[in-house]
Amino acid sequence: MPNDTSNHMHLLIITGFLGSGKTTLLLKIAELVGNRGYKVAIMVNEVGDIGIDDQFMRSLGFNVWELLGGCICCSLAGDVTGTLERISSEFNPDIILLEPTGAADPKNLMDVLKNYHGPSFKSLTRVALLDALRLDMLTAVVGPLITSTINQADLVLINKADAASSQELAFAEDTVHQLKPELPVFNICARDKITPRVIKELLPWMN
Ligand SMILES: Nc1nc2c(ncn2[C@@H]2O[C@H](COP(=O)(O)OP(=O)(O)OP(=O)(O)O)[C@@H](O)[C@H]2O)c(=O)[nH]1
Ligand SMILES: [Mg+2]
Repeated sequence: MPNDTSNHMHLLIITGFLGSGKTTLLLKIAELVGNRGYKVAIMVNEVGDIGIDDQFMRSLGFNVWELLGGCICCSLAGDVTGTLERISSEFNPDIILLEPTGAADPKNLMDVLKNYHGPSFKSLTRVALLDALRLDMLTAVVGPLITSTINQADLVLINKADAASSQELAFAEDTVHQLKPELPVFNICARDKITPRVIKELLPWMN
C-alpha cells in the first residue's frame, strides 16, 4: 500500500544571501510552531562538508536533515526531492522549514520543486530575507543574485530592522517594490520577537 503521507506538510523556504539571518529566523519559527504543538522538520543545505548550523539546531532539540557538500540550487538539486520524501515517510511532520545555502541563486531549487511530483504540500511559502544593513553593498556586488532571490519570493522580510537606519530600510523596500510592486514586504528583527502580523503572513494556516 502506498505510504499515504501526501498533502500533509507545509513547506516554508527561507532564502537570502549569506548572513542575512535565515537560521535565526528559522529557529524562531521552529520554536513558535513547535510550541503550538505542530511537528517540525528542518532541512538545511550547507556548501561545506561539515554542517555547523545543523549541529547547533540539533543541540537545541530540533529534528534536522542536512544536505552537505554542495548546493541544492545546483549539484544537489535532485537530492532535495529525495530528502523531502524521506522526511515525509520517516517523520511525517506538519511543516518542513528549509534553509538553502545563501551562496547561490534559489531559482533552480524553485524550478525543481515546481516540477516535483512527490508528496504534494498543503502550502508552499517562499520567503526572501534581505539584510537591511548590507543591501546597498550587496546589490552592487551580487545584484543578479539579490534580484533573483526577490523574484522567487512570495513574501519579502527586511531583516535587522533593530540596527538599520530609516534610509537603509527605505532602500530595501524600494528595491523590492521596483522589482515586484505587488510583493508583501515587512521589516523584521529576526533576533527579537516576530510580530503576529508577520507570523500570519508566514504561517497563515496556523491556529
Ligand atoms: N542586528 C541584528 N542582527 C541579526 C538579526 N538576525 C540575525 N542577525 C545576525 O546576523 C548574523 C547572521 O545570522 P544567521 O541567522 O546565521 O544568518 P544566515 O542567513 O543563516 O547565515 P548563513 O547560513 O551563513 O548564510 C548573526 O550574527 C545574527 O546574530 C537581527 O534581527 N538583527
Ligand atoms: Mg544559516
